[in-house]
Amino acid sequence: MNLHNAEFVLSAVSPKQYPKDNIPEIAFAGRSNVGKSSFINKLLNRKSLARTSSKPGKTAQINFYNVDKTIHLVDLPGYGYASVSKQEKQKWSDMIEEYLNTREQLAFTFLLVDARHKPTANDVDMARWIRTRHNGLIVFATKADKLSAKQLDENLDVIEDVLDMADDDILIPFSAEKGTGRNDAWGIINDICNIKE
Ligand SMILES: Nc1nc2c(ncn2[C@@H]2O[C@H](COP(=O)(O)OP(=O)(O)O)[C@@H](O)[C@H]2O)c(=O)[nH]1
Ligand SMILES: [Mg+2]
Repeated sequence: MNLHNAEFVLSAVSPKQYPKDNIPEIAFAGRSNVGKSSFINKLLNRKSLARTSSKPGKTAQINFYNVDKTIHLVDLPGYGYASVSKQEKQKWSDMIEEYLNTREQLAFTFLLVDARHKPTANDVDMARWIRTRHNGLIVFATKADKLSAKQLDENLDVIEDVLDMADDDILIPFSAEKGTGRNDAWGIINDICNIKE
């Protein structure tokens, strides 16, 4: 992949709308506003292919991005936004669960948590869903640029603890501002999808 051809494919709310292509998918799950869209943009070196927002709770769809016709990056709806109705929250979690449970092309789901905060109960639930679908857990701690090295180290310990991460699980600090973790992320994606670098 040379990342020269990254494009938005479609937004879906149900399986019949998912792209028909049979290429591996890497999905991104995390709280609303955690930095999923920024993560995707950073991976692709694009400023605003995936729409980012300082207002949380705006993306109630599954957004698919095609990279060099080789993989899809999948931006899942952000959970845990307080100001939406209970019904709306249920709709979103059903949407995520349906995708995780039914999508054959799904190669792996990365969990994004905010490096500054203790993972929420929703994050713990999400980690459990991911473990049900995949072997192991790969977590990126976003917005790492907002912390000192010492604070970051301390917080990574808390994240490992709260998410009950095993020795084989992976936790990587990420910054969409500075590019921290970007190479690691691509290494993992290429490995998972069997792509030669
Ligand atoms: N400083 C910093 N801000 C970030 C980072 N990632 C995301 N943000 C900001 O956090 C907000 C939410 O990001 P967004 O990607 O839209 O989150 P999403 O809701 O999970 O897709 C935006 O204002 C981003 O600019 C990061 O690594 N560092
Ligand atoms: Mg987003």
